[in-house]
Amino acid sequence: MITNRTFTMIKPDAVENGHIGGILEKITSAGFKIVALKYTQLSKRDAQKFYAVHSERPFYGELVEFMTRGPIVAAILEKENAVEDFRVLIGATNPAEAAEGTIRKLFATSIGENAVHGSDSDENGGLEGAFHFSSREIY
Ligand code: 3AN
Repeated sequence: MITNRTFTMIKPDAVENGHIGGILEKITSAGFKIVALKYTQLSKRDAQKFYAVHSERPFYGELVEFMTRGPIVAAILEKENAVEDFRVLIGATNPAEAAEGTIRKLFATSIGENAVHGSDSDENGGLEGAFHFSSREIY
């Protein structure tokens, strides 16, 4: 398994608010190389599958609704220690608790609409990247 990669999505709120360019700039400035990139919209089935681990949580329905309401940008990012470093770059799940300068502090509005996704482990990063990209789309 490739362990120097992580998977991200720029979520519908950040796309709606015009932050695609700003977020990609933060990502590349932090030393991540974009090895796959796609502008797309999740179907309800895609979102339910992607967030299946949260299916018992009270916010699951809201999360699926939110993630399908408009386009997203999906990307696979490469850097040494990618998963951990990217979690630091995006900041806490709740933007109110996110550190200064983090992507969520800069671009997110609430815990539910928090601008970006970042994989929480190498294993999930691999699975999530494969969910969105075929091997031909990864460079
Ligand atoms: P993270 O995205 O920081 O890994 P997770 O995996 O706990 O956070 O949650 C996945 C997604 O579910 C979050 N990005 C957020 O959009 C949503 N979420 C998490 N907690 C809440 C909550 N308390 N209320 C509404 N949505 C939530």
